[in-house]
Amino acid sequence: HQNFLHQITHNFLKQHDDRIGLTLEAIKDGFLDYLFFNRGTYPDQATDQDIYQALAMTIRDRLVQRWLHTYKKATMEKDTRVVIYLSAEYLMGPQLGHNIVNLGVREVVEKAMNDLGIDLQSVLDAEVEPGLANGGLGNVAASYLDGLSSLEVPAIGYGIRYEFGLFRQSFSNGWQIEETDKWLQFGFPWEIQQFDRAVEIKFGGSTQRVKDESGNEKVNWIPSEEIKGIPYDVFVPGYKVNTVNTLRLWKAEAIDSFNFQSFNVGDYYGAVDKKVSSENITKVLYPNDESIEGKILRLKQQYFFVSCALQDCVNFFLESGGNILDFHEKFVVQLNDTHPTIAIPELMRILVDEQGVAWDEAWHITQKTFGYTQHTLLPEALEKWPVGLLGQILPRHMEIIYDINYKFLNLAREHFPNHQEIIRTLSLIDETGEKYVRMANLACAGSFSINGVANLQTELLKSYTLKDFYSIFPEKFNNKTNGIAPRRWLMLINNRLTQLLDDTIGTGWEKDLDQLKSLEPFAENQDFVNKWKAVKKEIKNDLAQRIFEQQRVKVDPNSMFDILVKRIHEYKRQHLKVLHIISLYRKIKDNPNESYVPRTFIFGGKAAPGYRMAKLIIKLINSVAEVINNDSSINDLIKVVFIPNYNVRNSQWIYPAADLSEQISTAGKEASGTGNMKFSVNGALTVGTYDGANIEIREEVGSDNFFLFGLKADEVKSLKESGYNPYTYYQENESLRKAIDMINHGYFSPNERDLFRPLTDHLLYYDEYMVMADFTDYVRAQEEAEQLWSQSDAWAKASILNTARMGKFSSDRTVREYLRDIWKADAVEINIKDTLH
Ligand code: GLG
Repeated sequence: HQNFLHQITHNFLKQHDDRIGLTLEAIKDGFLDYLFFNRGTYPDQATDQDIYQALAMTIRDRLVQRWLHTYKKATMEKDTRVVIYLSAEYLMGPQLGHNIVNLGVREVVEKAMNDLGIDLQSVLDAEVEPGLANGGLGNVAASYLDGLSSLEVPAIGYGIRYEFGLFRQSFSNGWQIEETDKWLQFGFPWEIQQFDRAVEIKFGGSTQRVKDESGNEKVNWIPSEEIKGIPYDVFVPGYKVNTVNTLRLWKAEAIDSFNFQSFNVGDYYGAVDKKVSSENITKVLYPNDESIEGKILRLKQQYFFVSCALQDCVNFFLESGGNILDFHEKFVVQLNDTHPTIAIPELMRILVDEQGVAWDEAWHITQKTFGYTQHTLLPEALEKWPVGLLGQILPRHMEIIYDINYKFLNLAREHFPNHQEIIRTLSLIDETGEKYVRMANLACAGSFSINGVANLQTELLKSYTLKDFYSIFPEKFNNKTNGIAPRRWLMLINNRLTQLLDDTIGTGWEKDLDQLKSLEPFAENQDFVNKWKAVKKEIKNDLAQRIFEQQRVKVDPNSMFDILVKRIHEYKRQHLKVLHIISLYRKIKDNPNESYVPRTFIFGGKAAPGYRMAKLIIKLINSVAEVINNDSSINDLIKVVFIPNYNVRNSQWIYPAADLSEQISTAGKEASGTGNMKFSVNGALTVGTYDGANIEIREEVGSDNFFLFGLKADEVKSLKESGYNPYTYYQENESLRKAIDMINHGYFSPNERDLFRPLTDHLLYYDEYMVMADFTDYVRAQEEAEQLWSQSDAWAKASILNTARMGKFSSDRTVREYLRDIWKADAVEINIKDTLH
């Protein structure tokens, strides 16, 4: 009967090429069909949301069959190796445009919409993007899934279906206001709920040692709470291939029977209350970037999605006839930072307690399964959980962690006999005060590969952060410099440039970004240089228009667009940029008759809601903008704009429009950065420190096409060690002093003179991130940029060379390296003409 049904489906699909085909007529029909039967409306009466939803469903139809084939014929096959990516965050960005690009139907869809009198861009604008990430860490997760699909490698990303994503940011009187991001309120057309693959997750309670039938000791975990994880599959299509991988996001739901029975009959409110509290687990994304929040709910989130993921893998492996002892042959599981590290003891628990595998064998499998990516150099971002808390939520895991630690420290003592101090730093448990579990240590001990995300960071991990692990396991360490997906970050967001590239060097670069190299000779071709400038001008016009519509600020598209967008954080030094702007403003006011380069400074980025200094920096930027933009004496020479609610959607207008990209973190603090890559590939020149991937970008694009400034990581370190006194820079540099004085005298906060004192005091007397020390050299680099800007052809040439030489930073290159060195999984070509069974 089953085979019969499959045959019917197959025939149905064959006959309905119109339903799933990529022709103009098929897409138009599909769209009208959805508009009428699904949205209940006509084209002339449809709202933007109707049109978006109908087109989304039409495109989604084209993904289903590909996805099903990838899932059934590759992922679930017992002998193909599958890459499992575990990440608490995915920066997916708007899906419609991306999926259209990856299906290779942009022109057809544009035409289909045009024929119906609809502008495709306005349809794309109606999409609410999933807010499932804070920043860069989620971006690489999404980019690598895209890369895996494009390289036709079977993969599953696992994560959390946060009901409320990262907060929406607005400004009130210059201060950041956070609002709930209800990204799911109109529904999310790109997912399929999979009730039948739900799993159960336990929390709390206690453990019990019992004997099994054959008399062996075994541990039972008796939880105090159980909930259900429901998977929602999101399609991840590769570029112009049939592979559509799965991003499986989990939602927490109460197990009704469990709750209702444990409550008094008739206590309906109580039961519902319990339901609400268990569902809280996947309600909201923690808005912290680069700092940890030691909250119970966060730990529950981490365990929840990780346990769902591993149970899911074990289930479908066993269903397909796999042998549990081969788990690590079938799957390689990458931990995206430490957030999913509890997967290590969880896999041990599943193997030992549920599958009856002996400890040593289970540990062997576990260590062969996991790879760990480390994304940070900030000590405050290294996760640790109080032993008491972890033991209360996950009693069995705490025992397992202690057992792992016991064996691991024995091994460590062989390497470091009589080095009690080193053993203490290696221990999975921090015992210096209150006891904590160090998640990075657990990740290092339990995985076969440890990688940083840019050369400098990997070297710093080896020599400082994870130094002792490096001496025990040198073979585990490797570097994987980050990359970005060229489909999204060039093709999709920069259609104008894409056209020019296609016309000049042909297509093919989207899948092999190194081909952009063939653009280099055109940097000497005046005709091409003119075209390049014209395209840039149009893009800047678009952004200027959006800024005007949104904020009523007029910016000059001929001015230099100097852009700093990323999370607001002291180490990223938005305040260094502000000091530069103020000093320039001061200079213009003091010497109005000199000539200046007109500049537009554009900011974007969110501050963690509890991070007061970052929020004060936002207020300062907005206050400076208010004064400068309304000062008629400077003749509109400079403008300052802070674009609210920076997210993928807004960023799509920003990256392509940049002339100058600001990458100004304190050296040795930014692990890699990926915004730096997005700018440069779109032709921006960078003013940047010798930090993260900036170093490698500069190496590629050439030092002439990159404005380097500031202390290097080792200089930062030695200056700090020799006793850093920021106040001397204030005394010695007049323009810096004037800028700080203006802030302190209330020039930007006339009603509250001391408003910014916490910030300026910090800079003058503490300055952890060496803003003061780098100021002079930063201004020098800015002046260098202005000089080049004044020769517009030379600037355009440098801009062309930036794009031409960014091939290395395609995420396809990074994914290939992960595949070669860590994942060792092969491509599986998906043929959708095959039957499924
Ligand atoms: C981290 C780092 C970034 C890095 C990103 C992706 O701070 O420097 O580019 O991961 O590896 N928390 C982050 O965004």
